[in-house]
Amino acid sequence: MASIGELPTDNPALAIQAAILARPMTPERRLADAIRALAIDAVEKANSGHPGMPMGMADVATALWSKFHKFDAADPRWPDRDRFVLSAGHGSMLLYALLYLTGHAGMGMEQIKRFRQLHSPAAGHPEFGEHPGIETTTGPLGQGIATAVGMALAERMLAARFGKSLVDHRTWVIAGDGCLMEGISHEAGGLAGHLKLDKLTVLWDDNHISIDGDTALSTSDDMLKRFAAYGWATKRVDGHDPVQVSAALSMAMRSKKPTLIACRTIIGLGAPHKAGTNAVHGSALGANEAQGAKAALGWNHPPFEVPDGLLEQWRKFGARGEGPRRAWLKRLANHPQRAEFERVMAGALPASFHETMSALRADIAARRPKLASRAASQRVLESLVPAVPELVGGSADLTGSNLTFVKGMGSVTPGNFAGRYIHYGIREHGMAAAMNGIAVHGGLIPYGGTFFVFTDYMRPALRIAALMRQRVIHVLTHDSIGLGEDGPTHQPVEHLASLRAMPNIFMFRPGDTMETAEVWDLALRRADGPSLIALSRQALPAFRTDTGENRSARGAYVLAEADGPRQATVIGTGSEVAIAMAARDQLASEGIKVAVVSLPCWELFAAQDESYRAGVLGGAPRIGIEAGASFGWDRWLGPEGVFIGLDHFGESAPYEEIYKDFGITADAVAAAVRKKLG
Ligand SMILES: Cc1ncc(C[n+]2csc(CCOP(=O)(O)OP(=O)(O)O)c2C)c(N)n1
Ligand SMILES: [Mg+2]
Repeated sequence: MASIGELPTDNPALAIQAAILARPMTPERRLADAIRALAIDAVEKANSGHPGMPMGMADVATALWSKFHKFDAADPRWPDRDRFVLSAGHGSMLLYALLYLTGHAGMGMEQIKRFRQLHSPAAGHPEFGEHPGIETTTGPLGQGIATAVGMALAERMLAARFGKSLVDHRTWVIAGDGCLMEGISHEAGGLAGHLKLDKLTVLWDDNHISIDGDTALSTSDDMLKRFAAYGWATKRVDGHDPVQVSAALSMAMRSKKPTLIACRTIIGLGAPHKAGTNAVHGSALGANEAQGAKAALGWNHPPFEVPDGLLEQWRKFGARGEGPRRAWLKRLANHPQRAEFERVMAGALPASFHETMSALRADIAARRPKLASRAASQRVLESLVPAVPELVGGSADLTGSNLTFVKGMGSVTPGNFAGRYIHYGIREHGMAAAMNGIAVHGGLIPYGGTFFVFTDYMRPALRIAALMRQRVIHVLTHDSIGLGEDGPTHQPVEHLASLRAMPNIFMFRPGDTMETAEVWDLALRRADGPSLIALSRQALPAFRTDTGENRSARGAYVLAEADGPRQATVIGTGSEVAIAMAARDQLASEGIKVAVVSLPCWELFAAQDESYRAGVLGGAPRIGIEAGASFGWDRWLGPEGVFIGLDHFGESAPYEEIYKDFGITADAVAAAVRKKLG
């Protein structure tokens, strides 16, 4: 067994490789060799990348893309195409080679030659948005398979709405040992098995190798039994035998369960010395080994050249879907739900959306409800759910706490996908990744709930959502020490700061029912990134009754101007805005003139022009209040500002007592203002 960095000396895989390569040459083998050669050449040229996985899985990918995968290279965004997810994203050259060979525009030989170079769509790992044939960003192992569960679920849910004639496609995944070792694969596997997502197929690159060496170094899981226990169909095949692979794919097409196919492969098949070892996982083969691999494969063509006849065959596979796509377009043209289907797939909100929001805001203004913002969120959903049919909700087993369910949604259950509410189970990471899959699939807008503190369990998937600019909405209740008795394990402290640090996330923290409606409005209208809404467990007074512009849209605004020239500005978010208002009253009775600024979204405020921000923040001393860590607040408070919050963990107690004990009170704000002025 080779260890890190060593060249293999005694390599038992080579004898198996010799036997595989000694099999009679077939057209399938040659088609697969084109993938191998491109992977070798691109990685060699970049002198960086992962040749082993594409070389090992080339035969499996060829079987899939030549006969089973439904796609049309002429329109890679055709809504009823099958989705292909390369969960083992380090093997990105496999995907780029397939896109090139099948004739996808935008992935020509120039792009393949610029593998891993600046602004190339053939990036180190597949990046959503770099090429329309890349269905999702992968690379962080395990994300792809969990995202694919969301795609497969979206397909079933849309099929239940629009019927089989418009929505009838499969989700194919190639996953490696790494993907299946990651914990998220358990959440994804369990959810898919439970829901009977029968059109999901995972092809596991069972090559017994990861970076450190033989997978026996770190795992002895029986993967097939594991997935069988989740309710999956399983099958083991020789991944270099196209007949076996095709038979297993046919079986998957008929299966009433999701299917895992263990494809036993030799990583780096062809490499004369390094095949079957970790030496071929993640670096260029080197000139000699590359040459030797091509010789072993019998590939006699110059680098980056695929002989015409072979390319022609591949291009035919790329056009296989043309007929089905044209037939589908006809069905769409005559479909009674055509307009609605096109609207949801385009991600456009219903025409009535703005009216719904105005009516809701008028109602909130009239009632001035004193609600926990989590309850305010539910009130908002009661209006939005009937008005926005593509909105689908769920929670990671905290429905009654997150208040994410509203009457009439109906639950998604195994085999029945007509409902709009997904019981994700206690699978926060799997939920967030599945939501990403639902979003990139298109046609649905997912929201999902958990406790704010457990964003730690979802963070890798949140990051992918941000990177992919996807409209996913996270309902994150119990957003501070204000949750009280459950104590420090459940009380977020650093979470606002850490999520505000992540690019392209909108981290919302509304302070009353009106603001909650406003941030939901913004989250739904934000088509190019995730929105996280932090919501309180405890009840909050209404401070907004105006129904005009969405004031949260600017991120921060002057909620209450000082009665005269400002002597101080108190800036609060969420549940602390009310405390800031109480301090303002207290100080007013002493003749001290204080403005209160509500700051529900830092990112939106940061995006305003300088003069707006300066006007809101004012020139007077600033006091910030938020039941969270101070990290980052100097941005708004300046070097002279005072922050009232907590830079330590919380406590288990009734929340009023915790606030008092930690000095997060109107008295403390008033004292800080007096001190500044004194
Ligand atoms: C979450 C995560 N952890 C670690 C890595 C770094 N990494 C990339 S590939 C890899 C090994 C993967 O092994 P396997 O899936 O078997 O791939 P193979 O070597 O067979 O191509 C690791 C640890 C990663 N990309 N993502
Ligand atoms: Mg492996």
